[in-house]
Amino acid sequence: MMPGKQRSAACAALALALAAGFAAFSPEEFASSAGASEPLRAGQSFRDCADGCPEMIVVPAGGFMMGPTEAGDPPQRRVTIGRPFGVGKFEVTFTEWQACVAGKGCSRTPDDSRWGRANRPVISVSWDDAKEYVAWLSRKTGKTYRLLSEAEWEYAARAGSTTRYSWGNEIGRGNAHCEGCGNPLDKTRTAPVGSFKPNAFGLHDMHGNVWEWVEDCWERNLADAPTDGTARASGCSDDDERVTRGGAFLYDDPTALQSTVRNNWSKDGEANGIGFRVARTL
Ligand SMILES: [Ca+2]
Repeated sequence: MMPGKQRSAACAALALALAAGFAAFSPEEFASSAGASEPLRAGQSFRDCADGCPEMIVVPAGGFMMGPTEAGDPPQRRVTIGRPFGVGKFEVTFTEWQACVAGKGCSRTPDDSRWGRANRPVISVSWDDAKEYVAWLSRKTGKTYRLLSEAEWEYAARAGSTTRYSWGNEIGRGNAHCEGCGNPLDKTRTAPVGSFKPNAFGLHDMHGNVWEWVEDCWERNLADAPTDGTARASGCSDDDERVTRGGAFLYDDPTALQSTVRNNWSKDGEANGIGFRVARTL
């Protein structure tokens, strides 16, 4: 689905990140805990089924400083992710969602706001809906699919960067999909996934297009959040509020798309600016 040119760019960028010695990026092979016969390498793409499973990218283990670089509240804190994990190369699409509906794993066909379905990101799905999807995908494949933790999401969005966006501190032009992002696409709606180049890990649309649900419950203060990459799934002041990340198409102010920006939404709520992507435990 990704043209060879973009794939090469992603590989080159990942190689640069590795050469820069960021954190503990390790190109060493590792075997899937599920017993895959072929070891997976960081940056490798895989798909666990041919009929509707999302394309996944192996993201390497490593550490990073989570939170805004500028002095602020909460202050940055170090997070270490001990194992590689799979991350959806794209936001989950309507086509992929429909496979879940057809497979009787997802109970709802969400509204598309008349923007089109196919390879646009599925929208108007609640956190509860997203959890139905990952449960179905896990049953279908026999693998552990889940939402990303908030820390994993930021790690994946940064892809080795320490800047506000994975490509630098300015939004620039044509890097992402949002009203203030300087691209020629229709900003009144979502864009087909993968319309912009991937980050250094090979992931598309981490910034913009749609907000992405993550596993964690919402807590304004991150001081007590896990530092091992796991999610804070309960024990928040309000467990019914969940975190979304990455901003969305509708923002005139692109600062909403920064790697560190957090938002919260009721877990049974939905909006046409919110979708999600999946993670897979390796
Ligand atoms: Ca996104």
